[in-house]
Amino acid sequence: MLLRSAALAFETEVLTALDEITLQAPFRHMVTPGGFTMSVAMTNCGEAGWVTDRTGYRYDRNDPETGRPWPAMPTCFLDLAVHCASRAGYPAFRPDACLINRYEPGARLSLHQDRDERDFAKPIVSISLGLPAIFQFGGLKRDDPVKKFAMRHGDVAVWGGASRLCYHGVTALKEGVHDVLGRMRVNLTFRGAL
Ligand code: MD3
Ligand code: FE
Repeated sequence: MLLRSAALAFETEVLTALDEITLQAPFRHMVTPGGFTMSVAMTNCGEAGWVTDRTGYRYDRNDPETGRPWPAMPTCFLDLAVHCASRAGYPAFRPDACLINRYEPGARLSLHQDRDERDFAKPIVSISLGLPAIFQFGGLKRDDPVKKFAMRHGDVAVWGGASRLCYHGVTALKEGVHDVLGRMRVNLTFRGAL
């Protein structure tokens, strides 16, 4: 379910909380098991964070850069995710992890499934901030046809049920400057990981 502009009511609080998180756990370009450095820079907050390195993908309770727990999930993040999940028909959803992706022009995320979480019955809530992006949404097989959606500042998508394991990705971010975030896009994905 696509909830256009649903995050705008939380904008100021969420951007302030994001700055605090990235002071504790700065954005970094992680390396895939295949040895490629991701063009998207990532960090996390919550009880666990998604990480990749040469050994594989996993959720880790600690930031591998510091060995310390990830910053706690701010109340405004939780409120936003719970509010949007509820509107989409998941009133009991309580995320324990939030992966934060930062795209600069040219950065992209190739088609993949999110399958490192324990319980696929829980949805994923995705918040888009900053520059617009084209989101690709496919099927259960990598070569199924994809639909494209423009995701703009404040848009929210909730993925659950049959769509939870669908392939998805983000095409290379177009050059631009956003009024609030400047030359970047930030995506928050709230997950039940543990
Ligand atoms: C569809 N992030 O972090 S969020 C990711 O915009 C990721 O940064 C993208 O894919 C981004 O894993 C897209 C939207 C999203 C997240 C999970 C999904 C779409 C999904 C799970 C199933 C189907
Ligand atoms: Fe994903």
